[in-house]
Amino acid sequence: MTKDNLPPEEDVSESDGAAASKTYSAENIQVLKGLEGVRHRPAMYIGSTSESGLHHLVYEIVDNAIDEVMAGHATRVNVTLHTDGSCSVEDNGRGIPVDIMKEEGRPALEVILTTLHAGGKFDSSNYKVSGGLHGVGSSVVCALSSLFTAEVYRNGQVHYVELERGLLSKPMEITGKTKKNGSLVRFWPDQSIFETVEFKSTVLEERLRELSFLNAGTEIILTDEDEDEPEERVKRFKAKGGLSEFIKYLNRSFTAAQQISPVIHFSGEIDDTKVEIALQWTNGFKERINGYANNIFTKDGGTHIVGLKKAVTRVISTYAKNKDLVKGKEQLTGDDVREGLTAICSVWITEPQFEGQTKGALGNSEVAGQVEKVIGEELNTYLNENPSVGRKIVERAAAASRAREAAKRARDIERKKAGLSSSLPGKLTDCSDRNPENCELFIVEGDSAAGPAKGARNRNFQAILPIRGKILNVEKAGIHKVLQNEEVRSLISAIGTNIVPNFNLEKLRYHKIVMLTDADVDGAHIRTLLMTFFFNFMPELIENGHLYIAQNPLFRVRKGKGKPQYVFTAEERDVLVAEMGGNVETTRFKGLGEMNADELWNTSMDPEARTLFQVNIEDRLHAEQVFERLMGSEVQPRKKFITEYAREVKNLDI
Ligand code: 0R9
Repeated sequence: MTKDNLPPEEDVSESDGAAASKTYSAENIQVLKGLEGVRHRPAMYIGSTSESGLHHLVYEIVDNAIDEVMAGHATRVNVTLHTDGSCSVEDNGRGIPVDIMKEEGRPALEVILTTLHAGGKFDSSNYKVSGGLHGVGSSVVCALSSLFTAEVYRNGQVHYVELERGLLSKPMEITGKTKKNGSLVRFWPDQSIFETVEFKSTVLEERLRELSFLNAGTEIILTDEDEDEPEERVKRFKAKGGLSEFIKYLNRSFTAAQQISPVIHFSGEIDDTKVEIALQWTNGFKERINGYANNIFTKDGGTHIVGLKKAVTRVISTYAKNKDLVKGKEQLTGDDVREGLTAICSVWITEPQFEGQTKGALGNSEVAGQVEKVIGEELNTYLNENPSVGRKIVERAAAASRAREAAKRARDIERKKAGLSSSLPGKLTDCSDRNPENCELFIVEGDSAAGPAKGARNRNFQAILPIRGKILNVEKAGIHKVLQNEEVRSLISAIGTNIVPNFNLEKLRYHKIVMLTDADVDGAHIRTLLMTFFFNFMPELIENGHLYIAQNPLFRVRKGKGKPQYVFTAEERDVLVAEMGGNVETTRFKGLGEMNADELWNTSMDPEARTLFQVNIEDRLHAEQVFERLMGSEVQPRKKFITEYAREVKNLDI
């Protein structure tokens, strides 16, 4: 390699000092080759050069600091986002070794920062993170930073080193004395590599919180110097209880009454594999089981999750049988036992293998049996020592089993009834256009609203379906009851798609399903019930952007015989009245039924004038929690939801 074929920013031959004189040594050519690879194909090392890749840099350095905590030599990790766009990570461990390495003739610190995969060679940790994008080491962060500095506090001295784009620009020197021990790394991501170099504390926060749960007792402090709000500026994560606290955090929206069991937490070690598990049952309907291997989230599960599911199913159903808690032929399936279960399984393995397209699943086959064994023994002991908890878990699973059976029966009946979707409900006022892409279905509250809506609509493409009273609370009722409900049946027939598991989007009769309810709390409640129905039984409708909320006005404001204006809140009304001055008449609509057809068309139905919100649930997990919580019996959180929920819909066409 000659000077000429190096990328310009990596040409350090003109600079002074040791780095320059070493540029052409065999050793440094090796370094350059390695780091050039990183700069040419950064995505191979950090996944991407987008925001996610940028934050990956921080995680790489934080992982090193956490290794030192887990080795028992550090207690704290500080992550700081500086106003100059750099990020620093500091730990209070032993300090990265600085002594001269015999083979290389250079301080270990320099070798670690300039050698690709040096980590593997030096790594004192038994639990590697090879494979995938993890554990690529500090040298990768160095290579992708326009400037990288490291300060090591060790042996009473401060050692300082500086690198630019992976190349040493200031060899290690002693810059002062110190009483403390630790390492401080600061880096400025290279603008020529990343699409964005703006770190976001909200993004980092998620991962740092997760790391604090996964590594019990580790204190992680995140400071965002750009943040003016004192409470937002510094965030401290520390979880003495580890995974127990993780489960509590995930289940934080469930009230005490909605928690079926306490958090059950245990760990074990088989061969060289460490297994830690925490579980809790709630009255929610979903199972949420997350796995980690060596601190890495396994989004596609893998062998540890297989072991967990098998063990939980076996232990609970055997316990139920042995204690005579299930009647006659009642059989608890895995789905019954795991309904409402939130679980985290974190394993530590010497040589983890990540599999699948995106390397998101743990592949080590031996781990399934190891996890199964730990849970098998520990959960069984727990249940025998806590029989009241055991009974509640079994009762919950038995209820799930009965609901599943009833749902199956109901579905069979529905199928026999020769297609729910073929016969349209009598109360539907359909439109004439037969192309679903053009068509809109307005769901309105009862016959009083249906009248004006029918008068207002454009009959070519707008259909009206009145729903009487409050439709059934489907979250509470269970599918068999839901399908017996007249209102729900006409809703399903009108939409045409049937429901899960027989949902068929191709049969959708209207591409816009619009909930047009009154602008009061009752209206919001009905909308919430409808949303719950769609979320549970037609989730694809939401995922494909077919569900909308129409905003209809609460007040009419008119000066004398002038043109009326419509507003949506009391605040807006007050502002308008103040602007208009005297002789202003305001009317509050008690419901859509009080509006005349013209008003309804002009404010809520005319595509040119109306405001529609597209229901767009981005975080399904979060939304599920909210729904489950709200569909419980407590009124207060439901009211809170109605306001919060507004934030989860995206303004579409105004
Ligand atoms: C600010 C982020 N922290 C680090 O990157 C960091 C790495 C590191 C470390 C050791 C201690 N603290 C650290 N912080 C360390 C020290 C010793 C042995 N193993 C690890 C020791 O004093 O004997 N190291 C991580 C890798 C290495 N050190 C090395 F061994 F490769 F040098």
